[in-house]
Amino acid sequence: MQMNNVICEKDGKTAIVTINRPQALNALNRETLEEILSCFIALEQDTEVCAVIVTGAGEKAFIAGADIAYMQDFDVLSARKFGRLGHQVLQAIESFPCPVIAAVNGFALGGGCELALACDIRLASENAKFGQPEVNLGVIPGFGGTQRLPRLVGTGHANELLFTGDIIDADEACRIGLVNRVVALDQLLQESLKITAKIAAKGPLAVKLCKEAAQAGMEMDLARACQYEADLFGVCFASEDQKEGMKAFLEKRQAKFTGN
Ligand code: DAK
Repeated sequence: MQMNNVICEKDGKTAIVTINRPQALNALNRETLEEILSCFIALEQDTEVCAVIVTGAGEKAFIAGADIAYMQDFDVLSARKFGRLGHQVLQAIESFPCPVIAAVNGFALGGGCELALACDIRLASENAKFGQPEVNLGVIPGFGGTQRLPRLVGTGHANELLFTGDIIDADEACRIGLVNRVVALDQLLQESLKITAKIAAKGPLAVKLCKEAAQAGMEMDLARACQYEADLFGVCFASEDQKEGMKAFLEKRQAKFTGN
């Protein structure tokens, strides 16, 4: 597929998805959202991929939000359609079978912050900035920010960001648990790749089931979630990787996982 605003490439078993509209600080218009969605649909068919990194082109922005110029003349129906497309994209990222890491290399505002929230792990460069400034524009976050932000950082920190539209720096984002850690901008991709290399060395099915259990369990009460975990734990025993992983441990050697 010919893409104008997204670059999708591979580094070993890691796919790197780069939002590439630096002239608009990688803001999300309809075409960009559709391209991200196509990317994730295609990557899901690629059995070699063990993890995905999402980042922004250039040194200034991860994603500066939904494209304000594109949205300004929306009527009710086009706003709803755009909102639904955004949710579809973030859902595709959140439910992607393998871990997805946001390598936040600058502004992650509005829809950009929301896209990072849909990822499994967030690393930030020292110049990264986060916020949900929609209230400055007279709207509310439209891609799940009012829902995923409180779930991640707690209601107090989330409410402050949502109600004030304040923009916070990477250290503050790390302090409130919005990002896992902060690294130098020129190290961001390498640090993200170090994480994906660790993930790629593990049993692929086990990693996928961990993501599924952790994510689905968040929507259940603890007792049901633990039952669900037990079911998925059982599923592991249908795999060759479980046999190889445990055999390798007992033979004091490195496991050779095949993903089967
Ligand atoms: N949309 C479109 N263009 C943007 C943009 C954005 N979000 N952010 C930046 N740009 C463009 C600027 O217009 C400028 O374009 P030119 O003038 O050069 O043509 C270029 O990128 C460079 O930006 P600046 O010149 O402004 O750069 P500065 O360093 O001075 O400032 C900034 C950087 C990030 C602080 C500033 O650009 C800024 O405040 N940008 C807007 C940030 C923002 O408010 N983001 C949230 C957007 S609202 C919904 C679905 C979703 C949403 C809402 C509803 N529905 C359910 C339908 C989501 C909403 C949002 O994400």
